[in-house]
Amino acid sequence: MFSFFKSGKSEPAPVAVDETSTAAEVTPESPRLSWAQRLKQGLARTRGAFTGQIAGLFGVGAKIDEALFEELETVLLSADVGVEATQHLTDRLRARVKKDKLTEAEQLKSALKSELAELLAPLEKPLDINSAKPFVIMLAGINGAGKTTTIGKLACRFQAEGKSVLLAAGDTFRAAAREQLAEWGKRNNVEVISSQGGDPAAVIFDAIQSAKARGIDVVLADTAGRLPTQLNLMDEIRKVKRVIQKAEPSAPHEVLLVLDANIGQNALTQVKAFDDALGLTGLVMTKLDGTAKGGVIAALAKKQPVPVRFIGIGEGLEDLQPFQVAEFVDALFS
Ligand SMILES: Nc1nc2c(ncn2[C@@H]2O[C@H](COP(=O)(O)OP(=O)(O)OP(=O)(O)O)[C@@H](O)[C@H]2O)c(=O)[nH]1
Ligand SMILES: [Mg+2]
Repeated sequence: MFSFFKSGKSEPAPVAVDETSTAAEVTPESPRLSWAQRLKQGLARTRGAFTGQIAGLFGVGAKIDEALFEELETVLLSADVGVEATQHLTDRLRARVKKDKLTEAEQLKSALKSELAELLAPLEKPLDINSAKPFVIMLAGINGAGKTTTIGKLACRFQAEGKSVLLAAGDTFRAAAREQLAEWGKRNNVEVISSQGGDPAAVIFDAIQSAKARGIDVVLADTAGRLPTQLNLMDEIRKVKRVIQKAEPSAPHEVLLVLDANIGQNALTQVKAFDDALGLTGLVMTKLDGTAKGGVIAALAKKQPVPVRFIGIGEGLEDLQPFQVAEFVDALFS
C-alpha cells in the first residue's frame, strides 16, 4: 500500500529510454525521464497493438488499395478503437486519399495520425480548479479503478500549485480505504475528514463545511468502488451528489469518473451509466501502462466525449498528468 507515494521521492540515476521496452519494464523508479519519455514507455503496449501492426501494413512501397483499408479496419478494431471510431477514421482516410490523391501506404500513416489527433481533440480540456473556492471534486468508479490513488496524486499536484487541499474519505465501506487516505494525509500534511462506518454523504458534507469555514481551495471526495449494475450503490452515489449540493449549491464543480484502461470497450458502458447517474464533467484514465487497450480513448471520443482530464501511466506520483492530445498521439506513432 502507498508505494506510489513513496516512489515519487526516490532519486535513482537517470535511465536511458529503451525504444523496445514494454510497459512491464516501466517503473516509478525512473523519475528523471521526462513525462514525454515515460508516456512513450507507458504506452508501449497500446502502441504495439495500434501503430505496431499498422507499421506492418504500411511497408515500404506498399500501395493504398481496398485490401489495405480492410486490414487497417481490423487493426483499429483489435486495438480497442471501437466500431464507430474505426468507421469514422477509415471514412475520413478514404476521403483524404481521394482529395489529396494519396497512393503510397506510408502517406496513409501520417494521415491517420492527424485524423486521430482531430478525433481526440475535443477530449483535451484541462481541469481549471480556480473557478470556485472550495473547488469540490467528487470521484467515482468501479472497484480498483484507481480512485484513491488518483486523489493522492491530485492532492500532491494541487499542493505543488500552492493550493490548500482537504480530503473527504467518502469510502466508508472499507476500513482499509479510510486508512489508505488517512495515512497519506498524515504523510503529506493534508487533513482528511473521515468517520468510522458513517454515511459517505455525511462525511463529504462535513468536509465541505469545514473547507468553507477554513478557506480551503480544493476538496477531493473519495467514494467506494461500485458497478453500474449495483443499483442500490448507484442510488447511494446520486445521494452523495445531492448532499454535496446541499453543503454548497454550486458544487460539485467536477465529477470525475476514474477508468482503468484495461477494461477496454467496457469503458463506454461505464461512462454512460455514471454519466446518467451523476452528470460527469471529466474522466481520469489510469493504468495506460501495462495495457494494449489505450485505443479505447478514441472510442470514447466518438461515442462518449467526456473530457479526459488526466491520464495515469504508473503508480508514481508523477505518473498522472493532464491529457494532451499532441503528446499522446506522438507517443503512439513515434
Ligand atoms: N500501473 C498502474 N497502477 C495504478 C495506476 N493507478 C492506480 N494504480 C494501482 O491500482 C490499484 C488500485 O488503486 P486504488 O486507488 O486503490 O483504486 P480504487 O479505485 O480506490 O479502489 P477501491 O477503493 O477498491 O474501489 C493500486 O494498486 C494502485 O497503485 C496507474 O496509472 N498505473
Ligand atoms: Mg479507493
